[in-house]
Amino acid sequence: MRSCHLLVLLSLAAAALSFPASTSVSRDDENLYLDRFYSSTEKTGKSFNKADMEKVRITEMQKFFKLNITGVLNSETLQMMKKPRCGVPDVGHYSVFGEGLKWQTNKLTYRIENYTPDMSTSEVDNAIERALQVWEQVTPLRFTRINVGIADIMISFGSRDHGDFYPFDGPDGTLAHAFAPSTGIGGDAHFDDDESFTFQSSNGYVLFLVAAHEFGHSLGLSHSEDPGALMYPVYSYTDPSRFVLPNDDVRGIQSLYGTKFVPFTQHNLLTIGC
Ligand SMILES: [Ca+2]
Ligand SMILES: [Ca+2]
Ligand SMILES: [Zn+2]
Ligand SMILES: [Zn+2]
Repeated sequence: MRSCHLLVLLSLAAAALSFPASTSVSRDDENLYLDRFYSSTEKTGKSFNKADMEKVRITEMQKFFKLNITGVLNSETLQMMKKPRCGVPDVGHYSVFGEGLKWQTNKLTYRIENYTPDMSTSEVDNAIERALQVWEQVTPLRFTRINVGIADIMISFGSRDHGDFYPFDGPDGTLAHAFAPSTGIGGDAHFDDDESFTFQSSNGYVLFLVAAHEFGHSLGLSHSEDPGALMYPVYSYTDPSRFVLPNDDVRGIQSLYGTKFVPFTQHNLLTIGC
């Protein structure tokens, strides 16, 4: 796991503007996908021509998703490109602060700036609170909600151009994105309101699952290649009432913040004594 940051992806902003909502993937869409999620090799490929560069990036993507490595856009790769996913890149030097970026305090604030019309406000509040608890339960991190002013983690719903350099793309495709720990936009999580979010249905995207993933980025985690991990970039439905944070994610977050602090109480002493 590596820390990531979206801020240096300014050059991708224009490309992201035209990412279409259709379920078919055209040649332009394929290049946009590679631009958005596999851009790291651009900086190192000084003598590569366009075709070589495409091959390198397709290979990187195939490696990440553990597909057959062919360097060409076969149907398996195209299928993967169509899956709904997080807007944060999978590989690349997207952190201006280097790896291991994390908050320097365990006490963080969050604020829900607006709501999606897809769910009741109490359902949104609950989904967000539980998504933060996923990380709180395995680390010393503590989240406090505020309703006015600037929180560390500002949470909002928006569609298309929503005030940063990373416009959303309409229904499906990118579901949300979040920024690595830092001041200002750092830590903030944005959800694409052209999606249909749901509390727990397998119809639509479960806000709790999308938010728990995004808050992983808000805390400094990058994408995992483990298909069973919460930090895998592609969305998959799990019954939220049965969700347990997978080991890969527990290891990742604890490598940044340590394990949960357990007070040394009389009960602990007795347990140890036994
Ligand atoms: Ca922030
Ligand atoms: Ca979308
Ligand atoms: Zn992500
Ligand atoms: Zn955004």
